[in-house]
Amino acid sequence: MKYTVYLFLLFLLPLLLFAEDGSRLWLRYKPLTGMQKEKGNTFSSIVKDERSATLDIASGELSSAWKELTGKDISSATLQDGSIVIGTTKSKNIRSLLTGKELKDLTDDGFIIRSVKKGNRNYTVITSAEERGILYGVFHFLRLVQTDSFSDNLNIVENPKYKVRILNHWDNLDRTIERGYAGYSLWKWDELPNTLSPRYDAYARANASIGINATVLNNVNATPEILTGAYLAKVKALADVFRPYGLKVYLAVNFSSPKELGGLSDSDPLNPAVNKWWNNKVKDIYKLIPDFGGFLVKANSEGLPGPQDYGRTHADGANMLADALKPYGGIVMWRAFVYNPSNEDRAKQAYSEFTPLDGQFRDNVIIQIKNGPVDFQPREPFSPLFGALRDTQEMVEFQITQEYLGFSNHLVYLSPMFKETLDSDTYSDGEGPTIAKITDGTLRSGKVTAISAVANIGEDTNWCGHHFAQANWYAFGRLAWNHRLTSEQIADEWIKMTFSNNKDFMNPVKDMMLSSRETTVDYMMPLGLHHIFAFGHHYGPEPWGDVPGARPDWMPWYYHNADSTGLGFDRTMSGSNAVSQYFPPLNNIYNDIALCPENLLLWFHHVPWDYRLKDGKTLWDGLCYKYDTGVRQVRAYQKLWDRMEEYVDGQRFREIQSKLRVQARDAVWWKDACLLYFQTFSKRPVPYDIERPVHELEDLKKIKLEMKHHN
Ligand code: BDP
Repeated sequence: MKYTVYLFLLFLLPLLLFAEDGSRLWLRYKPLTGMQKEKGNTFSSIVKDERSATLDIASGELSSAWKELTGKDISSATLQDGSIVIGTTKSKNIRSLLTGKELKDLTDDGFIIRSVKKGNRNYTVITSAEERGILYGVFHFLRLVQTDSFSDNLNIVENPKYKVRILNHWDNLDRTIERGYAGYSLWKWDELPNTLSPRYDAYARANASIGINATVLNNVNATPEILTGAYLAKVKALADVFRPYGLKVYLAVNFSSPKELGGLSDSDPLNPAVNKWWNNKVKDIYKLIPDFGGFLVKANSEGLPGPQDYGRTHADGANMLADALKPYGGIVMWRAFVYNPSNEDRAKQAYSEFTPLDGQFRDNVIIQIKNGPVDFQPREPFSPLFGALRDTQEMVEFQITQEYLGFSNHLVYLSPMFKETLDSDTYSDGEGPTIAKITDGTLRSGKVTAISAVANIGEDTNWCGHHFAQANWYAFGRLAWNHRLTSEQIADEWIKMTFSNNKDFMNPVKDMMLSSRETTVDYMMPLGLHHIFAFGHHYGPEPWGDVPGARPDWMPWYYHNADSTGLGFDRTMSGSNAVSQYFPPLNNIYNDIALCPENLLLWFHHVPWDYRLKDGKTLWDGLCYKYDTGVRQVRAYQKLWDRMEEYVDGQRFREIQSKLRVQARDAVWWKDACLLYFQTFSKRPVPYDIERPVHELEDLKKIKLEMKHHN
């Protein structure tokens, strides 16, 4: 027995410790070499004259990173040539090194990193008005080192674009995760509050490293149970771990909680007893968690309860909760993801419901709107609610977890997709009001600015299921901090930190990442097609899907409308008129088949099979070539990745290689399924230079994956 333990320690432990299993995310501090190492060696100590848990984390991160980077111990706190001086703008050291005027440039969690010369000594100063800003500054500084871009002449001022940069976990209390593809939930509810997994710290640290300062712990399809005393004690335990990392906890709440938990006769927002119940509940929460962030609410959506159950409006519901949270500085993120089985086009419903309520929400309510009008499809136009709500605060909800993008099997870098939304011009006030500018407070003077995304994080060793899916968590954080960064800059940073600085690796891998979203659109739903997924789990193709008795707006035919004349959803003025929800000139552009961007063609138009696309191909041929391009691109990624073997550790190389094989098989599955099915309507041949289908339609129709989920 002893001998085995000895053997384990001798051989296996070192292997486990240094295994490249992806658990370290982008926080790797590879030893510096050459010039970089020389530069690294000029740093000598870490100095702080304030005490706090956050500052300890910041200095701890710096000193352990420096050991790994240079082998040098810089933990001594003596002020000397080469010191890194960290502190808030109130710190004496900082005040002696920077002028008050310089410090005025900072807002919120922003930070300054500056090389300062005093006498014959050089210092590097990292400061912020908020403690967590120091942490962001430290991680930024380390990022510069990791990406080969640091110097002893730094002069950086960074302020975040959004105040609240928040992850939404769709984690259930039984630890399953709705639309989660990286294992069970990180939150071990049964062990909390007494046992704290080391991953809670690791999670908070990773978020701090990219500036994420908020997290909703539980699923928007919330159960009242989360608000029981027992669960709140568990939530408090997590909040206590996260606090020094600057990460605030929020909860998704079920609108019926007063009735379900409190035993009240209803949960009507205008019932004083209901108000009182919420006021007391909020008071209890703040007693446990003084910096609690607030509530996220999905109400009257997909069967969940809400104010409309009592004939009240979304504003009535949101305001009641907002009033309860107001004394403590909490906010309500009220979701606009609402639609009912009705005759109105699903894509129009959120706008129809929320625009009449504009101006009626409290100043601590912000409406959380999915990027597109339907539901996180591979490509949607932006939601027309952005810009349309003029006197109501609005925030974007993205989805990092790849519910509609191949789960954690497909390599899809989402930054280009996030940016497509943020950079969209809504034309709400003439030209220029992009969604970024509307939501970040540049154009609208809201008190709260926020941006959110549904997390892709689970218990898997590599956190996200696919090593490349880590890049999407990273990209969301970076864009929430600064939406002006390009997808290329973000990919560049991430690749260097996660894998390698070598140009022969970086450049091809970056190209692959940058094209991957478009590739996925091509093999899944090109030209504006949407929601032709398999019922329930949304993994594979099921354009033929038709579940008897199910809601039409959960059926693929509702969206693709394939028939003998053509394909696509007519949302023009003569169709559902969804185009009218956009400001001019967009309404006219989308309405006119000749002007409509081709990547949204079938979103807005029912297009004849022989319609000529811009390159002269017919719609049918064009569709075939798009699917084919998607497949060929994935094959190209496989070839590219295989050539990268020498730059990557064995484990990650093989795991990614194997995921790419799945992606290639799935791409062919998508292509064959969609083309063979749509061909039954188009009655046209697949162009002869395209690889022939390798499946039979009837066989594909039989595929039923065992994954449980509604709609
Ligand atoms: C859809 C998901 C569903 C979510 C819903 C939501 O399929 O699981 O509950 O969105 O965002 O995308 O509320």
